[in-house]
Amino acid sequence: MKEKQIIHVDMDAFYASIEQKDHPELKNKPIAVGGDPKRRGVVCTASYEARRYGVRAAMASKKAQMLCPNLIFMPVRMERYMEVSRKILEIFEDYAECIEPLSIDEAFLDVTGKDGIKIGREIKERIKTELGLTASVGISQNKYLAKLASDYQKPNGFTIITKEEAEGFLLPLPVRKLWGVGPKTENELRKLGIYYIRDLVNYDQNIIIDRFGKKGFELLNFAKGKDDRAVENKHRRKSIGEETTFETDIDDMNILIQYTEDCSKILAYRLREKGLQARTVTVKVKFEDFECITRSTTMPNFTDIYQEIYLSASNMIQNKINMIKKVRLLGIQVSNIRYPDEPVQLLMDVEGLFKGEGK
Ligand code: DCP
Ligand code: MG
Repeated sequence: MKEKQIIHVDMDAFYASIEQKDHPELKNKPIAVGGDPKRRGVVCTASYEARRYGVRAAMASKKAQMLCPNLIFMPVRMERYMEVSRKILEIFEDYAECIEPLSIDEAFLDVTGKDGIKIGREIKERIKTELGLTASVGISQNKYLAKLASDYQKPNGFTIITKEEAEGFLLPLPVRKLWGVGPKTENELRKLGIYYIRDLVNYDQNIIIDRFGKKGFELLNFAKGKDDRAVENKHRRKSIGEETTFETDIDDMNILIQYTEDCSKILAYRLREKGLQARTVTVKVKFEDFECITRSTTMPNFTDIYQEIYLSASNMIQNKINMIKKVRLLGIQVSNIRYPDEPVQLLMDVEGLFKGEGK
């Protein structure tokens, strides 16, 4: 079987880093995001500066303040964190078809068959330049090892665990680092004298399986760096787009229309490749003076046919945008995407298309 290439990305001190980015005066300061200590609040996360004092997620804010008297508390702005999370996913979309978000700030990407290291570096770099945040990236042959890798040199880490390195990496780690081992299992393992993964691997496997059942099997597999779980493609992208900043600003409509046709072909191909169809076409035009205009059209039905996308897009360019200035950038995007496992009828009902037709 072909060896898999899995990337795990986990943002560093996610909520706190966003607050530091949005409020530059908080940079390099110990901050906690969460509830006010006066109101029995709890810390959701803390900046790495605050962690040095022992401030941790899920800690009572009051205790956090005692540990770090200069700690600055910021209220939770969930909407903002979700917005950033979506932007990160959009970056991932450029590199992987198969994306499994695990939480608001972490995801697995299956990049088997591609240059995982190059992709990992690019993702990290783009998160930095486009969002002003740092991520820790782990790359390996399965989910478990990729996640261990991203955790290894946090924050701002970049760790690759090769097949050859896996054993050396795992053996010295405490059993807590095994997937699914929380305080309870850790305690039970300790009762058997098992503190490190090395201890587990050397233990009588029958006893482990007797004692922990199915979970015992899993633990032993993880301890040996084995994990055959697939990255589950749970992420549903909302749009697919193509855009270009031209080398020189363009005022020739023929060129713009030709580009629109080429883009439509690419978008239709990308939809079909994934078995998707879309209903909304959006055109984005940035003029020479950087003024930016977008126009959208929702088509009567879902499509993956290039002529239909092209018709909508070219119609908007010719009739709905006043092309009096030279064009610097042109982008075409399709959105309102239907996935193959979504029933057609249901969606149409929701859209009210059949209203009044006696259905
Ligand atoms: N979170 C929360 N409550 C918790 C744990 C986490 O509200 N008990 C939120 C805040 C975190 C975000 O989820 O910013 C992501 O969780 P992580 O465990 O990835 O922690 P961080 O990203 O904050 O830090 P790290 O650099 O350790 O990943
Ligand atoms: Mg994180």
